[in-house]
Amino acid sequence: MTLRHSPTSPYVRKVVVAATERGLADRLELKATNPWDPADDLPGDNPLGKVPALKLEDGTVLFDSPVIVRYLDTLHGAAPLFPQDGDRRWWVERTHALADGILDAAVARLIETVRRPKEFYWADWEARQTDKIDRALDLLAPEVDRLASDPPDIAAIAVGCALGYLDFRFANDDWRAGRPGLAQWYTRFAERASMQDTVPKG
Ligand SMILES: N[C@@H](CCC(=O)N[C@@H](CS)C(=O)NCC(=O)O)C(=O)O
Repeated sequence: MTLRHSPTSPYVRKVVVAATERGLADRLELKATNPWDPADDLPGDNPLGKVPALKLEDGTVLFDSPVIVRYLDTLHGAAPLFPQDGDRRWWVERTHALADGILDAAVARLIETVRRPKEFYWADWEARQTDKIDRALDLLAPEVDRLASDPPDIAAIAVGCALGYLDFRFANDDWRAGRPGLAQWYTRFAERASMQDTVPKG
């Protein structure tokens, strides 16, 4: 399987961490892709022009990251990334969506502040994205004990990648302030080999 990969994409990181945590990393061939380069052939695989995209042996291409991690969950016999039982199932689904939503807001904020021409900067839009991130972290912080899963499920992996992205792109914002439990959980989670091997660079 070939994974359209960018070392700075937190959605790609989530896929690679999930694959690593379930012993599937060796089955992923990483294809370096810059989704922002108009010359990149990524749209041939994903018309939306986004990473990650996963090309299977038969040529089928899967995207986006929630679909890819669900596919990965069919390939191993260990504990599921997506637990299927009871309340846990829906909490994990919701928390995965929450973490991806933090990423969506963080990426939108980055585009507003870094990619958009300065004369078009829209402060209210940036503030709107920042508020989403703050509210999502406030929802998550008192629930931190539910992130404990071994091996980590997709909720823990997605939250870990989202917090890692906030550190990577918005190091001056102190998301840890007032959320000591979440900060402590992340410190331990970030020590996992799957996270250490995928620290974003660039
Ligand atoms: N919902 C998608 C989001 C993927 C995404 O936004 N990827 C970014 C890189 S971090 C991208 O490729 N952006 C290029 C673009 O939006 O044109 C997923 O979960 O895979």
